[in-house]
Amino acid sequence: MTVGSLLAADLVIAVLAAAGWLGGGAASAARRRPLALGLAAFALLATLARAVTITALARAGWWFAAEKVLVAAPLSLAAVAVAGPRLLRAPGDIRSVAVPLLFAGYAVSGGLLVTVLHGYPASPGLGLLAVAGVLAATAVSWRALGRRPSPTVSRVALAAAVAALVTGTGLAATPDAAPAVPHDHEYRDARTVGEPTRRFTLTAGTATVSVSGRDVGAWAFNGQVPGPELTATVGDVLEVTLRNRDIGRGVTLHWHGYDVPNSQDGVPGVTQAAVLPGQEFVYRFRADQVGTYWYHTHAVSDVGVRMGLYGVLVVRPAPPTGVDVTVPAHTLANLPLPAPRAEPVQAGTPVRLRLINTDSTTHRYALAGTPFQVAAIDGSDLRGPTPLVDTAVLIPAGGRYDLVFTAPATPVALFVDGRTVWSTGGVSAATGGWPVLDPLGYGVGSPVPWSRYDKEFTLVLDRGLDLHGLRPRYAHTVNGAADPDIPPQVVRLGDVVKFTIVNRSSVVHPWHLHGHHVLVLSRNKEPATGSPLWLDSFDVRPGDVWEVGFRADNPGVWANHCHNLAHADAGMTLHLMYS
Ligand SMILES: [Cu+2]
Repeated sequence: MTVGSLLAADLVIAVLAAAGWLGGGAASAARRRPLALGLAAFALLATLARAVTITALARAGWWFAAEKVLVAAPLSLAAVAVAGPRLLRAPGDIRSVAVPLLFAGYAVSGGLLVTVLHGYPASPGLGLLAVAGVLAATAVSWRALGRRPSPTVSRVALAAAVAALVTGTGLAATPDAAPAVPHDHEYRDARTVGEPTRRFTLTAGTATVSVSGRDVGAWAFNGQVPGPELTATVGDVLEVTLRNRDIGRGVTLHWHGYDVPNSQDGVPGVTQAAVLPGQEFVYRFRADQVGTYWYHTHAVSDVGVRMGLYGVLVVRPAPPTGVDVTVPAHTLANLPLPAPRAEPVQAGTPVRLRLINTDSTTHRYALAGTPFQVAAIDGSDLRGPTPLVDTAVLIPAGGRYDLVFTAPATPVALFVDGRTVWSTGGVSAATGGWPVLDPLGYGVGSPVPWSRYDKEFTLVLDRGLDLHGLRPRYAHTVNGAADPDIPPQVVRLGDVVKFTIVNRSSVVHPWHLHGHHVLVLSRNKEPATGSPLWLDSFDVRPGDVWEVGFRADNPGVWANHCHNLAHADAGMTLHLMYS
């Protein structure tokens, strides 16, 4: 069983246990004896079963189980201790066990709420708050059933609530909250990059574009989605003028995967101000990295990118020989882009397909009709890639894979999620059942260049209640906090840094650090054995633990966030900062 399914199973069992106890309590209050006993017996079994799931989760990693061990397990034990013996005595008046059964229901629910509303890290304040809630609900039920609650219960509930308030629960703002990230609204050309050799102008504006024969409203660069393809040869100096015609919420250009100087990174409120209608901003950087990249707005990025403010950036070592095609996959107004493209290619021609996932969720790609190699991932060439046949690749949000092959005499087709997007002729292939490539074991390995780390950070990804802002929200959190309250990760120039990224939630989080490529060290305790993987976007699935390392060699303040941009906007953004 994967840790992701264990997390899901534990949640389901906890919900069933809580429902069983509460239902049993209600049934006994209504003097429905068989129903009450049946539900309570079921709840007892479910509560005991959590011992198995919680233990397994704790063994997988403390991050997955902390609040379950410290809060849910003691509350569950109390539930069993209070309700269990009373049930076994098989009371003559079933109504006499209503309060103990309801107490058990509140206790199990309390543990469940701590997991669902806060998760990791567990805090004493939250535990106390849960205890106070459980006892208060019990006292209220006691009274509702026409009895006088024990004064001890009310006193302990009050004491726990006061202690929780004094300790702090982490749900609301505290005076020692994270230091603010310095905002730098001033354009500064940190490095002299020389005279531009490639100049582009991108004008952002609302537009109507045609997708699969339908007119849809979009936000577009130069009236097209995707925006113009920017190409350069390594060593070129790019100068890109961004103009905003009428995007009211502002635009910027972020060079996804391109490790530009910080001032060119295009993050509004961090490296520049958003470019408002009528304004412009000039980006200038040297094309030092070869490979497949993309650009997109980082202002209200979830909406902006989804609406079409993105395009391709390709830097080649030399003018291309053979066929060199970019395939950015995107969903615009629920319609898939690009339109299918058929291109006859002469047998023997080298072909490079540059696959780019510009959506917020993973896409599955399958190349049928030819053996191929994955030559590069996220712009970095792989070491010793071997030929693959009938194998699919999963590309995370923001990620890129370059597939290469020599055109055979027979047709070849590329599928994205089962839909043909590029082909040299008709191919009918059922690619849905193909195995998926695991890049961590692909190609030829080489030793990790560092043996020790100057800084180590752990990011535990989850969901939680965020009461810090004006409006409460169910945020996507990192270490129990949501943007802008996640403490920045502070490093010094030259530090070797290790991130451990843990996903406790039930959804995939495609992780993306700006300004740096990270080397994958391990996933779920298994070291990466294939070609060194220098990534800027990687899917951390539910229950996954990734370890990645990098050298802090690009000073500035860098966004470090989930590239499911809806998650990023809902709190899952923090910053890497050089001291
Ligand atoms: Cu996410």
